[in-house]
Amino acid sequence: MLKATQKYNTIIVTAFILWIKTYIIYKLSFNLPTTDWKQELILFINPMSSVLFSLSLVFLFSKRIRNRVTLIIAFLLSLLLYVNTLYYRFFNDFITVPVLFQTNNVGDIGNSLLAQLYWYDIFFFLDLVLLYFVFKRQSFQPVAVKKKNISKVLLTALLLLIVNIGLAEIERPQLLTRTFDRELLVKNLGTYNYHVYDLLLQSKTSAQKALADNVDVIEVKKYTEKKSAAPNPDFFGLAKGKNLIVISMESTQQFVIGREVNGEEITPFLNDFIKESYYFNNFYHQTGQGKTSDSEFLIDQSLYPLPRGAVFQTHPLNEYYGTPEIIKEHGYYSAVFHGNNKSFWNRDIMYKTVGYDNFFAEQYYTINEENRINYGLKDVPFFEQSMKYIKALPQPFYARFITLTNHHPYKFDEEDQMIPTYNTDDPIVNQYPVTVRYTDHAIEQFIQNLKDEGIYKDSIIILYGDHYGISENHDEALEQVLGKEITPYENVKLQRVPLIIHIPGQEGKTISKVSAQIDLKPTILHLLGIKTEGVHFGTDLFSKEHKELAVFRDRSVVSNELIYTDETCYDRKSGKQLSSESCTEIKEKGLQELKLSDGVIYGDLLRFMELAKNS
Ligand code: GP9
Ligand code: MN
Repeated sequence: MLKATQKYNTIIVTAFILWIKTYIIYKLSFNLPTTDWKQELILFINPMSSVLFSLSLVFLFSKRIRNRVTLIIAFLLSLLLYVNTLYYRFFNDFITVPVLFQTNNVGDIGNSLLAQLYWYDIFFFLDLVLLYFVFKRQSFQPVAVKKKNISKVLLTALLLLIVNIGLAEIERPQLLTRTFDRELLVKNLGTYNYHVYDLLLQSKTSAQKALADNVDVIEVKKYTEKKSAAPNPDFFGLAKGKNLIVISMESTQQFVIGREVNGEEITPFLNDFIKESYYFNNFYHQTGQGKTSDSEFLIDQSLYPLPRGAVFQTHPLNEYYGTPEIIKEHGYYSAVFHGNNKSFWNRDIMYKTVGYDNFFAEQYYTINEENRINYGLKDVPFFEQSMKYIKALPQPFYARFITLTNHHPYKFDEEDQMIPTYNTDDPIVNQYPVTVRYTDHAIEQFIQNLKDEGIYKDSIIILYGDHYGISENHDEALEQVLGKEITPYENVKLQRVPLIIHIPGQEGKTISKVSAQIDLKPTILHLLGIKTEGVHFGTDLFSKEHKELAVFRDRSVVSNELIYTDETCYDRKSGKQLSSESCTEIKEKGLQELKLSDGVIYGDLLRFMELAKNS
């Protein structure tokens, strides 16, 4: 007698393979550390519910194509994992809905993404090819559409989801309100559920504007007015009527200042320029997913960027009251210069909203094979070609320059190499000083040109790093370079970027106060002799009342005495771990500021400012 052959249900086989694959990818692609077996268990089971929910869609299709649909669903889930992996390799973060709509940037990011592709990435999809052939065999049958089967799949998925969320809630109370911490969300809910949750958040923030009214802005105004610092009479108006030149130095971290590779300085020009400028060596970047554009937002608006996505992309039509608009009322002309396409980070739209008079982007420059690298025009020709436009600007002007060459993956042409590379196993870390050195040289030439044209003596020049250049993915190599272990405490300190303020006629001085990008707007306005009004979360760096507080988008906070990060409190200077209560005050202050600032953007609250003034 023939024994009936065992039948395998394709949906169960696929679910099992996707589940295990997802777990393996968690382990290999992302950094999701677990501290005990319970956390590991949550990580292990969390893909299962969403895999089953997704696969249950096959019940909607006829038996003939059910196996094909199963494979398509498996492919889409695998693609989601792969896209997340690529994004993570570059940004060390998970994708959010607003990020997906940043299509303007996709072309340029191509280069950086290409550097993230590896041959072994085919393993992300190899199982699907195997399944395709296996499903051709008689013994693999699509699941039958029966009430019993449907409820089995859906109930199992639901049960797994409840167990998952239950366990996660025990491990991490208030998980779902800690939306800023994407690593935690993915760790506890899984990548697929995380994306569903992110979609829900998106609809919530979209609704926030409709519900906002003028009362909401009063609380913000009260807070920022109380916080604001009176100008220091020695500095107020020191640069009145002078031109303002601001240079955003791409990916330039503070640790390169004064550092050498094989006895050669990485930033010889900046090291000298610092000696005749105010140099802030405890100045922190505060950017989030919007990277360079977030730093621009912080500097011009003195508001925090958003916890998800880039505010330039998500809220470009809000009401703002930033530096370009304010100084226009004082007779200034404003312009931004950047050797990349104008729509990257939605700049062309945002700059119009915030009141820039002109944006000199790609189309103003001659860019060819010889003078372009990575994202666009190299810094030396960028500054050279900008000179003719600067000379023609009506004075006084506010001109902001965004450098580009020192951008991940730190590519350079041989003829531009002025310093040896580092010698670790990590090409990103190795190449970094070479492109930093190149930008240093470009800035040196630019300053010389400004001197030759007689503009220098009538201008205050501010240079700052926009955000980190070496992400945590490269800690191992960076540890070798810095000669120390990168603990969470050290990681916070690595978020320092240089800030150099050069004022004609003033001597050089290093200032070690804790400061951050959010402080630049009031500092600049006071230097120009303009009283600050409206909403700004930062405080003037030269004021005697300057508040030493740097709040990061991941909710780390640095104060004069303390560093709070990763739910741990440290003494800022010694790095000694302190009781968590010691940080309660700065932690809460940080939370409060982020909440108020996010409310301003989500609710578009500055449109009520006039109303709020009269109330
Ligand atoms: C793109 C440049 C780089 O125009 O500003 O942006 P980033 O990737 O650093 O945000
Ligand atoms: Mn940048």
